Amino acid sequence: MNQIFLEIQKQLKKALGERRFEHTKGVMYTAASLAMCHGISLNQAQLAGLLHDCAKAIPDIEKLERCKNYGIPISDVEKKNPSLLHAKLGAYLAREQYGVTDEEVLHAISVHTTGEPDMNILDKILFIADYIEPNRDRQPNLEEVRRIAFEDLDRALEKILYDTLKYLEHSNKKIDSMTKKTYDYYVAEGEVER
Ligand code: DGI
Ligand code: FE
Ligand code: FE
Repeated sequence: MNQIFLEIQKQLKKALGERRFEHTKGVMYTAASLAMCHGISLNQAQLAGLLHDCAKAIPDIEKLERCKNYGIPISDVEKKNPSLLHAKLGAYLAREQYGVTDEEVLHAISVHTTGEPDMNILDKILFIADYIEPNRDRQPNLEEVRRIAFEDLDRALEKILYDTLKYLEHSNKKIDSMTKKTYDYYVAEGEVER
């Protein structure tokens, strides 16, 4: 592993704590495996996986404050659920604090929680790796989604978004309009293909 990755890992271990750091490594290697399977850059996938949750441990109040200071727009749903901001704030910190200049990696980090319609392969791989990495055990249908992820990224996305929306509805959490838009997009996409 190269020096830059090792240095970032050292910093993240401190910033995130043991559990979240283990998740981070799980996402990094799962994203790398998916990149091998679907033919994109291993390096980009690993870097996106490594840094995707770099803002996760910042307290919610501070997330809001920092987004204001850095000029990151905050929607109403994000104001009420500041945890959602760890994606956009994470992309900002990946650039400013961890020195990432690859715009594709930064974009994948910024959309990793809600997704967005018409994602590129790196975006999809990060989104999916985050959900299926080996330390995850609470999500429904994990075995099936894990298998499908190595066959058809769009079908895996559709399933993950469906289960995420169900979970949010059941737990009475506010749904970000982007999560719903992303789901609708991949359902429609799937219907065209079928
Ligand atoms: O940061 P992680 O926990 O590794 O994973 P993540 O960035 O995908 O965040 C997962 C959480 O985000 C999960 O509890 C569901 C939640 N989430 C995803 N879309 C929405 C959402 N929460 C709300 N309130 N609204 C959404 O649209
Ligand atoms: Fe996250
Ligand atoms: Fe994550």
